[in-house]
Amino acid sequence: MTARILMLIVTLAVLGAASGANAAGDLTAQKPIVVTVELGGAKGALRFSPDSLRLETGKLYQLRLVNPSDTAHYFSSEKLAAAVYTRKVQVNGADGKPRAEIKGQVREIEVFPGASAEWWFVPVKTGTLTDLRCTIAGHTEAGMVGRIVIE
Ligand SMILES: [Cu+2]
Repeated sequence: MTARILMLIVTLAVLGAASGANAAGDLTAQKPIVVTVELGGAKGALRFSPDSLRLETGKLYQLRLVNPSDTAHYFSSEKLAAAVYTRKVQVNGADGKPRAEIKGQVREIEVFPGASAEWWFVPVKTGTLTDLRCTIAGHTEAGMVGRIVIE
């Protein structure tokens, strides 16, 4: 009798621990960590600034892609796209206010001169990604490349 009650208490304690006490909940509903990357410089430099990003799995990021230059640029990384869960992409007007939200998988974002976009995602896979580049002809060759480390 006593052993049965003890077993019941142990079982309930195990079930209690397994029923979500340690779960992180909805990872896309966290307060985002804002990371800003400039695509091209105001003086025409063909660079990402910064060109090296360090991210952590399980955290929500608001990756702000800002283009202060006078030509369009791409932020393209198939490996990043495969390593994150995308919550949305938000397109902003020249005044910085949201104009559109896009839901679903994203691989590449083109940002026009003076505009910005935000890629909201949660990294789900670790790795060192070296395929970040701008896919406009000549820009990768000129050094518009970057590296993303997900820990
Ligand atoms: Cu470019």
